[in-house]
Amino acid sequence: MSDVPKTHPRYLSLSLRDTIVTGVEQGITSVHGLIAHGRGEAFDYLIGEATQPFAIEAIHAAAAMLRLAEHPVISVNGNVAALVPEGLIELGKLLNAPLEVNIFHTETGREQRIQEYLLKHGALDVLMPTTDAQLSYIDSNRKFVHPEGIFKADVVFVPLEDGDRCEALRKMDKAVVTVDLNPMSRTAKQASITIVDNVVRALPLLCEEIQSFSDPTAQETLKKYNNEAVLQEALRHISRSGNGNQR
Ligand code: PTJ
Repeated sequence: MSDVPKTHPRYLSLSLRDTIVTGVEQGITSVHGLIAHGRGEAFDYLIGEATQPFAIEAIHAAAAMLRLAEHPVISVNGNVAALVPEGLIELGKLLNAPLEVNIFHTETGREQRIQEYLLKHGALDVLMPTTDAQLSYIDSNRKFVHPEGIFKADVVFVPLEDGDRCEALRKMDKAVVTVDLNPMSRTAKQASITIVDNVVRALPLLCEEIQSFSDPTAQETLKKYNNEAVLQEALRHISRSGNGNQR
């Protein structure tokens, strides 16, 4: 797949690029997804390419929220389908929650290809967007949802989102858990819980946390959780990171 040697100091980062490029070649990821990935890479570099304590705190709260949810749904776009198909499927199984394809950039057949890709990786059922149910407060393709999925959800897990739908979901009184490397993005600011980390690192940790979740005070954990403070901590970390600890 790649001609980057495993000994290259930036092998991991470069192999993720390969994964996203393959996603585009397979017609799963939008070509715009390459730009979104590049933006993510820049923020990942600044946070030190490692899961930081502010992300761990958000992951703990996210596990509580998803565990307590009555009807959680996992929203899948072209970037996460390429990067973490197994992680999304595992999360769905742990929560007994459906995956639902929901993409921003409309391209003929891409939604079906994402669905097939997830099924091929072991997903049991993947909901698709419909015209029967639509989100309010949003005009893009993201408004088309499934009546038994995002439309009905009380908590939506939406990694790598564009801000508009996050805002619409919040206005519709749904809680949103996101993963976004940019703590300044509209999504990061509007979500109920923002995990500022790379989705390839955060998703396995979230699955582990959900599996071993035994917080008898989950409601209290959630009440005490302050997303704004977590985002501020991420920003402080980034501003401290110019001190030579980057490669
Ligand atoms: O498949 P589609 O059509 O739904 O398109 C998906 C993308 C991601 C292209 C679309 O949602 C989009 O344009 O997103 P934005 O507005 O560019 O936002 C993506 C956010 O995800 C940015 O804040 C990036 O910093 C962040 N990001 C990129 N890669 C990662 C990431 N966050 C976590 N992990 C990553 N690997």
